[in-house]
Amino acid sequence: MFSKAIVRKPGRTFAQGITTSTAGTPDLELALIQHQRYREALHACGLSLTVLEADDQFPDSTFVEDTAILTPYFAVITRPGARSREGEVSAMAEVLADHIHTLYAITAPGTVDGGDICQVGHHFFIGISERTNEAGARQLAEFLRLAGYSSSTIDIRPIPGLLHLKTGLSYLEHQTVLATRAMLSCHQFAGFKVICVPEDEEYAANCVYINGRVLIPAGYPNVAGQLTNAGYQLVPLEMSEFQKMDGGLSCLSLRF
Ligand code: CIR
Repeated sequence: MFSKAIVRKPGRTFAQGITTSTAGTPDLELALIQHQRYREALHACGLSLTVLEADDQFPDSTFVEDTAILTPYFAVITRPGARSREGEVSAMAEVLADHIHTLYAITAPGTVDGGDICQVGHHFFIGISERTNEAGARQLAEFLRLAGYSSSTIDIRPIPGLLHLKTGLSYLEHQTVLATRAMLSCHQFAGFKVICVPEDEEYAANCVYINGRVLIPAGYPNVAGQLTNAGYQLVPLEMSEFQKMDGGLSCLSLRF
């Protein structure tokens, strides 16, 4: 069960962030409305929120998930793989220090983006990507090992169009993994129930399970149908403006 989340509103420079999307420039007013709905959804899932004001110095800073990995015992401040995002972590370290006693940090030459880290019970999958490198993965694995967690890496670099591990994979508790076909062919999820995301709905591979509900991007009927049939209670959210900046549902919060 999660009880808290940290989010940061998108700022005036939001559209200057990193993106590979060809869907056009995001509309900040609409992004702010979508962000407000997202916050309301987290609240409805029982989370108390720390809402950070926008930081125009860092266009991608609304994607807070990439700045830290949280467990009940410690936080790991990341070292984001994109140069323009490196400076996001110091503000987050200050915020997290109010909530979590022990803070570790990924250091050079390691890089880690939180979007590459997927927790499955006491195990963590660490995606090796354009953002998270082997050195960063090793540092993180060691912090996790000290606290009794296991981890393993999944190299997502051969999968085209995948920014982070969780762009193509979500763990929905109940031993259930939601993943794109490409992700499923690159990694064996033996022992898991697998829900396969069809190619025309790949954006919906990034869902978030919170306290018995699943946040899902609105407009993906196949994935929504499969999850409903599997017994999940869904909370659909409009995500168009964040999608234009390569962001998904999980990236917009740190949950703990
Ligand atoms: C970036 O490229 O870093 C941002 N525009 C999007 C980050 C999305 N974060 C995530 O998937 N965890």
